[in-house]
Amino acid sequence: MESFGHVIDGEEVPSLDGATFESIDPWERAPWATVALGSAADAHRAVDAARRAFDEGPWSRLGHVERGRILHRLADLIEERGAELALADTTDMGKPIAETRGHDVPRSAQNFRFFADHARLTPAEVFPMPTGHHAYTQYDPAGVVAAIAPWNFPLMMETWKVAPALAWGNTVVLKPAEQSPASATILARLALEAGVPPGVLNVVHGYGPRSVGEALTASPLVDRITFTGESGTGRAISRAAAQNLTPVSLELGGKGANIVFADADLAQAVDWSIKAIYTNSGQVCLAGSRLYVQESILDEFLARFTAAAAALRAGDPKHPDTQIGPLSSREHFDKVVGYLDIAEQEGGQLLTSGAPDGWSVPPTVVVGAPQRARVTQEEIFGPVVVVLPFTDEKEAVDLANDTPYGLNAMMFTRDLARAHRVSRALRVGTVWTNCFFVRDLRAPFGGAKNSGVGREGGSYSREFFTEPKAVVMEIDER
Ligand code: TXE
Repeated sequence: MESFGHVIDGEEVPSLDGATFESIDPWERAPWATVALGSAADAHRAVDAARRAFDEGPWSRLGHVERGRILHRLADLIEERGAELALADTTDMGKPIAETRGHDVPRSAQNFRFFADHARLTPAEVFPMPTGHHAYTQYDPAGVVAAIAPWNFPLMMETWKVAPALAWGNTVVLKPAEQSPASATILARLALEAGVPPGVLNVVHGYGPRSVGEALTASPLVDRITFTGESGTGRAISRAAAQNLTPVSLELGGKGANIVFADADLAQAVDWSIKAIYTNSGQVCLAGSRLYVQESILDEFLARFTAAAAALRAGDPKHPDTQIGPLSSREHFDKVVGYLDIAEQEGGQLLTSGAPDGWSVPPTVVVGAPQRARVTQEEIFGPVVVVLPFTDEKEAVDLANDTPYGLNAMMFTRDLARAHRVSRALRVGTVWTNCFFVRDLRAPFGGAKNSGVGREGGSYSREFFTEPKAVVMEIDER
């Protein structure tokens, strides 16, 4: 069994009361690591350390060049220790190693490189005034950031929050999800090795409600809360944050619409649509979980799509060829299997090759479920796609917009004018045309409606993780 502690004020420490929990490997369905189980007292200890490190410096007062040098060193270490980090996430939550090693770890290093460079290269505005004054914007760090992370992209989502927070001079208390704690402790160890001063990046393990998560969101010493997870949890966090008027950035659930028009390149549309729902066993907020196919091509599309789904290699996520691993936990497996029953009760037919086994669910296609069915409206967060036909562009847009979520949508078409028209009409944070999951870290990332509050990425992260200050100087005495 491996062992992972909290990292507080530069030390890897056990909980104040000595409590621990076991992290479960969902493929083996057995514990693989012992992890410190934090309480509110541990959360407070970490917030105090972060507060002290922020107020006393030097991190918050270092120049962007020096902070950037340290964050680039951290990115180097993430790359050097990529195998260890990838294996930690794969063992914690079952994502295929080809994805953690080939995608999540490089993106995590890239998050640090990008935000270090972005902070260094960003100019501040100057507003020359007709009164003989100049006003300029100074981007002060916001203070102590609480970062609460999900389990579906553990290291990648953690670094997406930690990197801009650190690059802009904040100190951080990171609470990883209890299902995927290991890589956060490794990240904090590497940060110390890279030269991030003690107290600047703290990690506290534990649960959300009535525990570490709640203590962080209710703390008056926290200046920003960034959260990714379920929409209901986002509401609870908003309520807690409102007591102290702490700004929140929330990236919440999704029910992504994927619209395939009859003029699409069918091979391309099938290929991306498969990736959009079955990558990480569908445990992706951006998953294309509602597939709207124009009526005239529905049969051909379905035939190709189901064949491609059946050909995916399921199995041990530590095997380099595996494309579909188990679901992240027993509880989550039960939730997804529950939705398979609901789909059938709602009139849906399941096109699946194989039955649930261990904590794995085979790639599943639901046809015949109506638009208002729970399986069409609710986030299942598993390898389950609901397929529905549409007749024309207007209907496709209306169906796509008809959920409480608004994180993202995709479409496949060769008609450029239509792509722009539909992009404008969709109430979502991201639209992909003829692709999926392609990101530019400068672009806004976040959701409309119940999918989130605020945006992160590039200058959007700067707005959130800084306190922009107007400085007004008289420059021309009259
Ligand atoms: O999410 P939670 P869970 C969706 C997905 C999934 C469902 C439940 O549909 O099936 O959410 O997953 C912490 N105060 N997504 O239960 O509860 C918690 O400890 C402070 C979508 O894992 O939102 C963990 O660190 N913190 C999603 C984090 O919040 C609290 C990613 C996420 O847990 C808290 C994950 C509280 N009151 C799940 N309650 C996405 N958008 O990508 C919990 N936490």
